[in-house]
Amino acid sequence: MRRVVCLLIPILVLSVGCISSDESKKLNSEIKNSDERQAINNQKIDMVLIPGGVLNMGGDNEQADPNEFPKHKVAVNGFWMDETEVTNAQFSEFIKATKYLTIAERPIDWEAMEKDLPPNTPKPPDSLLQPGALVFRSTNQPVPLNNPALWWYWTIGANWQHPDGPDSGIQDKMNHPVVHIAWEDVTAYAEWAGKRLPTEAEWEWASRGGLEDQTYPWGGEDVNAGKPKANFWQGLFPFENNLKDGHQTTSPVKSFPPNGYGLYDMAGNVWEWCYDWFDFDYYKKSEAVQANNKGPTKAFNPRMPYQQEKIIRGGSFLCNDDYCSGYRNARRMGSSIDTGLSHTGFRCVLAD
Ligand SMILES: [Ca+2]
Ligand SMILES: [Ca+2]
Repeated sequence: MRRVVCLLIPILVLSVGCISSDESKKLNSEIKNSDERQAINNQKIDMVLIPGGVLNMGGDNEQADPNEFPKHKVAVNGFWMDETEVTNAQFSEFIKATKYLTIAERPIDWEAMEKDLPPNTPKPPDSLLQPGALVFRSTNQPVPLNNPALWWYWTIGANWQHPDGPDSGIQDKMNHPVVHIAWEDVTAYAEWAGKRLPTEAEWEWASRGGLEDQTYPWGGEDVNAGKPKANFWQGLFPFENNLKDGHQTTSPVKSFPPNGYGLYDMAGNVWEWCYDWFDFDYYKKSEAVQANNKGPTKAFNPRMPYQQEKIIRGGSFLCNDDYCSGYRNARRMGSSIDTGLSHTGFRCVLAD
């Protein structure tokens, strides 16, 4: 046996040595391609293939905001999409590999922040200008819904590892969506993962799950009817949450049934960052109907004129019909690109 092996070794060496340089290049290229194929296949673990098609984009019912009209058609190529929101476990892998520091963990640059605020906004005391994020707190009585400052609290020490403030942790939330991540943070994650953020049109196309002109990812049944279909707010926001769905804040991903494409939590749990700038009037513009468009070239929101906002989609554990109805397929909101919030996360896509 040993002798056979000894005899074979020189033959193998000779054989390899006899491959022409063209053949060698071909072999190397096949190995490389096979490595690349394997890498791409690994990326697609936990992703689902969304077929291409023509999306009828925009509001479906009387809850729609004026910025959801006019409804218009957009062709979208097929793509792969993460089947769930990116979890704390997944985000931890990114941080472990890159030592990346999220915006909520970095010292605050007042000069940069000032540009997103109305002119002559006074500088807050240095004791407040410390790394942190906005954390949701329930109110202790019913309040008017036009003043988010009543339920969002600037919380020093809140970040993705401490979602409710410095004394909180994520040890028991590793399968929950990561939160308190700004747009720059999620694009850094996407680049590391070899993926990208979905465009707004891709997100809505995926959310509809193969159904046409339906209000929700699951179809037309009212969000409040039957068994809970998503993690949202039941009761009087932001005062009373009767927890019919079992979750006060984020829930583990896959806690509710997927849509027709196999995507979980497209409605509710956390809002999801998209690639596009938020332009309130974008649907009225001719470029909105271009196939595979990547949205406007800059942000425009008459309600928040000084903020640079990107699109967020899908609503969160804070949405109900009285407040934002964010769980509707067509609901669009803007969020300041440099702000981390308790209710905003993301998922990635990959070209087919
Ligand atoms: Ca809930
Ligand atoms: Ca979601």
